[in-house]
Amino acid sequence: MAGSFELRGKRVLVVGLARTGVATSLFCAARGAIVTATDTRTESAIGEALRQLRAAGVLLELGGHSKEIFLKQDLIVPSPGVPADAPLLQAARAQGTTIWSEIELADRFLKGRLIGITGSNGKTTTTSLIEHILRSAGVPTILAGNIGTPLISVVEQTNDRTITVAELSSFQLELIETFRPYISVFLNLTPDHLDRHHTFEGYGTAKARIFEKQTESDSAVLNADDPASTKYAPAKPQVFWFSRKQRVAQGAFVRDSEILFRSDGMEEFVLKIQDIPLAGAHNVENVLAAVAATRLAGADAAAIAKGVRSFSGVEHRLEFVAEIGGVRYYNDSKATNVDATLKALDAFPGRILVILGGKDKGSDYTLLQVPLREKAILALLIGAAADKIEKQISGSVAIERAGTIERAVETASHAARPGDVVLLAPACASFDQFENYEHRGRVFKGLVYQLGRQAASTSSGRG
Ligand code: UMA
Repeated sequence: MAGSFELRGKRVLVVGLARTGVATSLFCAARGAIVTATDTRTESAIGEALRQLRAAGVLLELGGHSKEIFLKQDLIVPSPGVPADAPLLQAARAQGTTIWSEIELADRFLKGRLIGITGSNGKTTTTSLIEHILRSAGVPTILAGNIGTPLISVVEQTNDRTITVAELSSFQLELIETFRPYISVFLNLTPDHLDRHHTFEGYGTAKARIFEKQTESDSAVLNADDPASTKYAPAKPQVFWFSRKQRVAQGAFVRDSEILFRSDGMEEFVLKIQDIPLAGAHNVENVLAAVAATRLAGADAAAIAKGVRSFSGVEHRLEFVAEIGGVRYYNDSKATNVDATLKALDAFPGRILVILGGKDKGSDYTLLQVPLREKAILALLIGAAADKIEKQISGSVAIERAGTIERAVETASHAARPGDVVLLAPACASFDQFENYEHRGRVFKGLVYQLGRQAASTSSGRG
């Protein structure tokens, strides 16, 4: 972890007042900083948190941001949702103001050690799995980061023995300076967030900053099967690989349906592929990454196998919701990009009715054509990206312009036959119709549960 930082007496501006901004403002105010917090949203939209902020002495600028406030700070901490190249941040940067993401500030105060996990897909599952394995092996752990709990909000819970397991996004990593995990994991790299990073290169470079301050005593775990991310393999930390397809020099790999870990020329059996309780080849990759990271963190093979076998998965990631009339419903609301949707489609043998759409992130949906043709029987389009998706997947599968998730679930329930799968895997962000992907997933599950209740009452009525 990085060196500390004296907040007392510093003028700190926190930009954005959702989870990250509120936690950061309170953290800085508690340590004697002169904190101003600003948000484009108005007082009524932000609500309850403002009382707490005012009580802590945080100065507020709501309903917009003004340049004069940005230009008189020692430190600015933008929330992940605020573009790093926003003009007001550029102006402050030009006059030499320090601009850090919240993870950079948090890392200066965290005690113990930090495992950081990034990548385009599988971050949340792998982060949760690493934390679960270590915790079940008796290690004091904390789960935080992009997974929904700002890193800065767990600082007080850490001590010298804690291993903090943090999911890290490109938005958080692009504004670090000394941030340093002792084990870093870079799962894979596929196009995402191009609206923010502009180019695939810019996106990859932001993620690869996870390795930047690691030293020879640290470890980096990378995916040997994913050339887009292996090109960022770092020079300083010891590199460990994971692979589904080949034996690796150091790290975790699959041979004859078994997962092995190899280090210093010694190979050890960890667990059988059939013992992984999660569906899909991509989850084998997530498990391999978790095996490597937890082995490096000191867990033994038996403890890792036990942890993997007892892992129940993560909400909104290929989450089984219900089976109604022989039709299985899955919630993969976290599939917010095309690659995640490809992986979700890949996890089922066929006859999928897939709900696609939401807020476009500059994605190329033509990549969905082949799997849709091979695996899907109906694509139900919702949200703002529907026009673009329809144009780009046209001809590959029957399309229904559902508009809303309510219509999509209803239409799918009428169109599906026993044995079919109804899958929410939208390939888009959720912000056009929902607060976030969790909200979208919960709405979907609520609609499915409602269908289940209707089906139950119809059948009991008949009986
Ligand atoms: N805002 C401004 N000015 C701007 C832009 C935004 O004031 O110019 C304000 C908005 O009005 C809003 C706030 O900033 O009030 C939003 O901040 P935020 O989007 O950063 O929201 P948080 O609740 O702090 O959530 C962030 C992460 N959000 C994003 O990266 C977009 C959460 O990741 C993360 O869980 C949380 O911090 C805790 O670390 C979500 C996400 O979608 C899950 N992440 C992306 C992904 O996984 O693909 C990267």
